[in-house]
Amino acid sequence: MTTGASPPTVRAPITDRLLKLKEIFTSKYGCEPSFYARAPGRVNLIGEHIDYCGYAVLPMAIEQDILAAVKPTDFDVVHLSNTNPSYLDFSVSFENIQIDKTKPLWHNYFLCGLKGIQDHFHLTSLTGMNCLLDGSIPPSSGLSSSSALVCCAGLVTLTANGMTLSKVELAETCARCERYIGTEGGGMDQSISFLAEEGTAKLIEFSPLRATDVRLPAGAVFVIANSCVEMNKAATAHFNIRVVECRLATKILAKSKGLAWRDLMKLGDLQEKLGVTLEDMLAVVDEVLHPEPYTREEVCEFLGISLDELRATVLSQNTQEVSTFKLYQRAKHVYSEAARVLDFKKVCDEAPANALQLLGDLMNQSHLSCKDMYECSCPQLDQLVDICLKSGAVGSRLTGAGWGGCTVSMVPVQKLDHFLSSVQDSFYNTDDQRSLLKEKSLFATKPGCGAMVILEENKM
Ligand code: ADP
Ligand code: NG1
Repeated sequence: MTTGASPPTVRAPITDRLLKLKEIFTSKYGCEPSFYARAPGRVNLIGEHIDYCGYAVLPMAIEQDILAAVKPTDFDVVHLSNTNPSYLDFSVSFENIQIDKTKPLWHNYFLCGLKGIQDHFHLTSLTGMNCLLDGSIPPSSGLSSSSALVCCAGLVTLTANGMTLSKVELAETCARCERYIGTEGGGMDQSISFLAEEGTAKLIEFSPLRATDVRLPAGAVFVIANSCVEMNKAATAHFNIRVVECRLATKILAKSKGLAWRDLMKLGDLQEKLGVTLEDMLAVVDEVLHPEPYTREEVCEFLGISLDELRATVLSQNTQEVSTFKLYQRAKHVYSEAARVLDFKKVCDEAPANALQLLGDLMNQSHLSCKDMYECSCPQLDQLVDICLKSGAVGSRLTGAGWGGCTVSMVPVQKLDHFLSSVQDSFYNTDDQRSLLKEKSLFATKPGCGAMVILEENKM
């Protein structure tokens, strides 16, 4: 179980990466950084698109992260720069913080974390700082580069201002403030970024937020493969359309069951109100919802509300003009995926002789449900999942939001070498673009540690 501890501050010898960051920082700002902070990305093993419905998910942190070098200053300005020249320098004074939802440029994610801390403590001003960031998570690929950036910014701001929060408070604050960019996500990414511990995946449950260790089977390795299709959540409406479809399904199911539906926003809260099992909820979906898409007019008529009320209370800013919603398929995915997460955890806990096969089956079912019911896959991801399974994985699925990004595959240890070379040959070497990216696109991973502040050893 999670404790109320804060992210650790570790004194560490300077690594090659820190040294390089320090050198760039020093030449850019004319002073040395006084501390560093890092927040990891994550791979979600199972439980896709259900965190914002209130259901538990099962991710682990990866080694790839966002790392910041920081020096607080006496000025009222934050200067941001990045080791990647495609992320341009940005400076802002505190009276002028605005987060542009229409153009999710990188500094906006940093400002989300900064503003999250400011809002949490109701601060009118913050200390100025110089920051240099370096990221190793492939962006827009379902490994949570955006949340790692928001979490790193939150931790940097907290530390520079001499304040403390527990990991749980930081995770909740960063989950809330990442929504300033416009995506109405759940809290999975920020939670695992702060609550991760080396060597263990976590079952993350919400309301209240808590993380429980999940011991992964010893005989398997989890391998990430990038489809090389990028999908930025905040720049498109795909993600928020799914969020509002789940809200609408909640309300229609609730009203048809005679519940006070106006306050209900999540499929998970509806299940709790009805006091029934996930299996029962799947039957309720079959009984109440139709597979044909619902029009806005049909939804409004069923709920007895105007289009204006629908827009104001359910739709997000970027889904105001969406005219049809698939409610049956989305609710089916959510309730079945929530059950698969619990089954996955149970198999890990009980470790039966056929654990790998059982876990692989659950991952495969999850991918099919994401593809057919939630429609958040894409042809390249489906092709990659197919190749991973043919190359020896016992389970393979898209991970993260989807519509591009990465797959995660569970591969028996003894098949790992063959798996890696077969996926290289069948997916990466067949395409010039992918072939260029292959070094960073296919890699085995294991559960990494959570966010931390780093102080240079031997420096006062
Ligand atoms: P993900 O699935 O990785 O969270 P998103 O599309 O939600 O992807 O967010 C990706 C955005 O995060 C990028 O477009 C960029 O603005 C920001 N980002 C990711 N990595 C970095 C980095 N190393 N430095 C600066 N910004 C980054
Ligand atoms: P990524 O993969 O980082 O885009 C998004 C959401 C998660 C979760 C997954 C789908 C954010 C910040 N992240 O993750 O909360 O809903 O999609 O399972 O919105």
